[in-house]
Amino acid sequence: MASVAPAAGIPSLYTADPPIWDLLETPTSHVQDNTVDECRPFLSADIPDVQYNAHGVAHLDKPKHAAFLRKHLEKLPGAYMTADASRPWIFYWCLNGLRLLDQDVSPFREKLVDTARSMQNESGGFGGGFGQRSHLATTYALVLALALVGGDEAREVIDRRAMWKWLSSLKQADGAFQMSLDGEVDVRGAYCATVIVTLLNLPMDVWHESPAAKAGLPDLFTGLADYVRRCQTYEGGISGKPDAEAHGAYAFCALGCLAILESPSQSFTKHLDVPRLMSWLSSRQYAPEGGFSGRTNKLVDGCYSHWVGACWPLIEASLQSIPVETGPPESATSLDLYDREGLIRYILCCGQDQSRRGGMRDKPSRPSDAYHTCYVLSGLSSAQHVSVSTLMATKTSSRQAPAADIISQDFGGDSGAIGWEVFPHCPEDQVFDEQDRVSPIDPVYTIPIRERADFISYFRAKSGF
Ligand code: FPP
Ligand code: K
Repeated sequence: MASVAPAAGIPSLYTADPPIWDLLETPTSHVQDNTVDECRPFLSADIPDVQYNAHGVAHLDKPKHAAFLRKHLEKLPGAYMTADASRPWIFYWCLNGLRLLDQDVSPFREKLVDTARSMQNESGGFGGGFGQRSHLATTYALVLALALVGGDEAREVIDRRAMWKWLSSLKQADGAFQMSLDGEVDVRGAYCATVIVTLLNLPMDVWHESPAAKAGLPDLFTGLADYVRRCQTYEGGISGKPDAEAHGAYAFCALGCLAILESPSQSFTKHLDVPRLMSWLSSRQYAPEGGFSGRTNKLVDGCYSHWVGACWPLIEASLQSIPVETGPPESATSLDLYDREGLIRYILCCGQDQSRRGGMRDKPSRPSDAYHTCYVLSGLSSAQHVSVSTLMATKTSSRQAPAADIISQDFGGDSGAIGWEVFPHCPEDQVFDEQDRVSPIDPVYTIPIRERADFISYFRAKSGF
């Protein structure tokens, strides 16, 4: 590999050869070396026509990325036909990205409401399109998209009673969730279900006619934490299902689920080997690239800025316990468990398509798309902010409480205090300019804090369906 002299203001960690370099040559090591070579000029502020700041970090081209996302909310060309079952995802990726860029998305409300109605099934949940069977992933994405456009009309699209019956039917005897009726069971289901149940303030009890009720499961969250525990692997990371390979996207789903079930300071230590998990998560960040990989011996990819990046505020919350009496804090300090500077450099220097096309990407050799634009911007948000779990201040363990009370007790009150307080992270050696900061995101619900709070308050004010 050729070494490039670091430009002024750029630490050599982000431009020199890797500090740790495995000398065994394999096809895997070759693609890794090629990736370093591919990223190096971008990290060295060496790309013509790109505007860099004094730290050698590219500016975030907010207007261009917003235009890229808006385009994906219009009629898409024929090549997108294979993504037909993922339309709710496209809505979520684009709307979330636009909100992170502080764009008004309410003009999309009416069209989204119409489209969402056509995707909802009477038997509960949302499919990928009209006539498609309900799936937990598309339901999760569509519920978040409705939260993003906001407004009562969008909220009232959701048939909560049918949703609750359907979720009950997906509940397995071991506590886990199927992604669809007769579909696969994995940790995405655990995460999507806990998000949907708590966002929509659904009853905890399982519908009496569901197989889970017949198997004697008292509530929708029974056995979930234990299922997640079984997904932690020998590496310390978390896999999609027990006895599979640890992967960053599943690690996020696992931690997000546990963080909803109970405050991270309780649930993580109870159900996971946290030091091993931290060791595996730390191994996801590479130098010189600065970005994260999803699994051992694989390459950095901008989307893991979210999947792995959002694990860090949850881990931080599990290590910092705020006394219940203190109430929501006014500021927060980061434990700095990963290298925020490295991630921000990767995102802004390697993750942006700087051509007229715009959008964010996996790595410089990959084309930008809506998925990466959403998750790279989400990762940027968590790298630019510090989160504090307010559950720690408002929530005590209440697994024994009667089902109906779990929601009002754990997630109750009108303060919108569920979840997270998020503060700007402003270190002395901040490498990005203020103009390049994006909106604060909720590290568990993966939508901006305000939209999450508004959506939850609306459903908490309802009693019954
Ligand atoms: C590997 O892809 C990717 C996976 C095994 C997991 C994909 C899962 C998600 C993106 C998240 C799902 C989350 C929800 C909330 C439904 P790869 O082999 O192409 O990539 P890699 O080489 O980086 O591992
Ligand atoms: K990949």
